Amino acid sequence: MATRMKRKVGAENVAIVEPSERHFYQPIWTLVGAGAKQLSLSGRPTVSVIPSGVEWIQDRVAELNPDKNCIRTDNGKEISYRYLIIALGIQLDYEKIKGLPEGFAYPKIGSNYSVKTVEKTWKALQDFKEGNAIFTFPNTPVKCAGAPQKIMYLSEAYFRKISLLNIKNLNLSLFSLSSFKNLLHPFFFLKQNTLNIIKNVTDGSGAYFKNPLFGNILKLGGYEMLHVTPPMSSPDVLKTSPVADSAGWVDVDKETLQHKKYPNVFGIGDCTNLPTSKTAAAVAAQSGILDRTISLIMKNQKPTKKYDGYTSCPLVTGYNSVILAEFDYRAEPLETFPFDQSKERLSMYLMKADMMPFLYWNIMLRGYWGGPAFFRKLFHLGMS
Ligand code: UQ1
Repeated sequence: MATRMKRKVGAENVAIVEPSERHFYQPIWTLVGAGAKQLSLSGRPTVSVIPSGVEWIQDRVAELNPDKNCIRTDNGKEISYRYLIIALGIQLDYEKIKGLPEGFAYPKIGSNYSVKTVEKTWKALQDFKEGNAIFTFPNTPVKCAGAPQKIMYLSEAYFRKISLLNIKNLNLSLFSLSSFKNLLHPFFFLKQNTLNIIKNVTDGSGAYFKNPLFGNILKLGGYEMLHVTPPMSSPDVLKTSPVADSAGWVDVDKETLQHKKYPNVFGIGDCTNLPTSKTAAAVAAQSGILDRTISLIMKNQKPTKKYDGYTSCPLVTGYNSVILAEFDYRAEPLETFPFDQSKERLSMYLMKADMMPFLYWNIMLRGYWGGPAFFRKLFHLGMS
């Protein structure tokens, strides 16, 4: 968005507040956890992705004060603005699980959601001999809701590759704390014979698993591999801020991404209450819409372009197969390509594993990728 804003108002009028030293392309971590990609390829120095001429304020947002058009940072700096785009992402709450994050010192546990633990997933996969392999899913909103399934399918594919699937003592379980129904989307598919769904297991205390380290899982006979999808929530700085709705998410219009109460404030991505799945693909589509919205607001006109809720999940089902699920606010399929995307395909795996990282670093970060709507229309000859 910064690079898109630079084109409108000039680099000297744009600033990014971002504390991190490194910027990560997280969608590839699914493949890093399964040993199919290197972690080192997923990150670059933040300084290298800041558009030239744009000021980088390397600090954390500590307070939003939309009534005074300013924000305050951790270092006590006050920054005023004419327009504010909030893109704070989603917070990982590993510590809400009893036994974590200390439990990550234990070799059998990994999590593809953090740069610190994603390589542990691959280690656990390689060390696995027999027993239960458990994949958790929290009862909170999450980013990339497909990821907990993807690593389960990849684990199954890995075990098959090294001929572990023939052993008697193998049990792959998606250990869901939310109702199973919430996991289903139009493309959800399960390899029923090897996978097992355990649902609605809670310890009743408000913590996600029993002490020590997942007592409930131990009831199943323990685990030899555990992939954790942590509970997630809106970033703490938003939870109590005037821009948030009652659940803590930035309260934006679902079609224009303009804040419902503060017309010079906008939201994009995981930190918003847009009622769609939180994915990088959704952010891409939102960036094109938000660009148009802000252009018109700057000219004192009404926003016209409407976000349809486009989101997408390249559901990795093995080391050379992906089902490309794409849908909108109504959870209706919104497919880009003119072939049956509900089939597992090598071409879609290559799109996910090789084309998307290139597109992200070279096209999206330069402000030229607003999602696949143009290609969808082209492939469908203007029909949808
Ligand atoms: C996409 O735009 C995107 O954001 C950059 C992703 O994130 C990694 C995706 O996974 C996908 C599938 C899209 C949509 C793009 C096409 C070509 C369907």
